[in-house]
Amino acid sequence: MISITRMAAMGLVTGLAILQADAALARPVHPFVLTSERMSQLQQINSHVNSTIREVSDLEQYGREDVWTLPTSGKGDCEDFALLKRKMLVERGWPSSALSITVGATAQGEAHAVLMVSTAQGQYILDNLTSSILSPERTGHVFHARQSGRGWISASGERTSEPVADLPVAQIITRGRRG
Ligand SMILES: [Ca+2]
Repeated sequence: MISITRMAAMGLVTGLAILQADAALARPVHPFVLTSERMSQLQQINSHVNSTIREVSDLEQYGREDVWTLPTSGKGDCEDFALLKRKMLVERGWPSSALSITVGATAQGEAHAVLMVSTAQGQYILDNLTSSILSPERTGHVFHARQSGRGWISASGERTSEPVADLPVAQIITRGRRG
């Protein structure tokens, strides 16, 4: 899962109010029409990745936290599931602008990452914790920030240039914590 260190590096822990996903967080730039065929693709890819990738922590697999990468070993954690789902959807013709890695916390307070799909019909979450495609509100999670290009945009509109993936954790730590 995404670690508190990573969240801190993104400016998302200290002093940031927990906000439910809302239009400001999730508004699509170019609304993408969600047909029944595309909804089926979301369901198939979410279920396929959830059932074929084994969930293990980055600490167990790599000996360190926060390795954001495609789960090519067949194992990964929440953000790695989301990265693979995004890749598979892009390969099937989905615009990357509609597919954002989104970070927040579960109802139990665990840091979590999912793939948010922004469409003309609203936002949907592809989550390694469920095979159901749910609206953000129905997941029970709170969302703090979503991917915006190579960086992040928080629920309050702040932007950071923290890369979304493939950044060694040591580089994050040396940037220091906010607050
Ligand atoms: Ca990972």
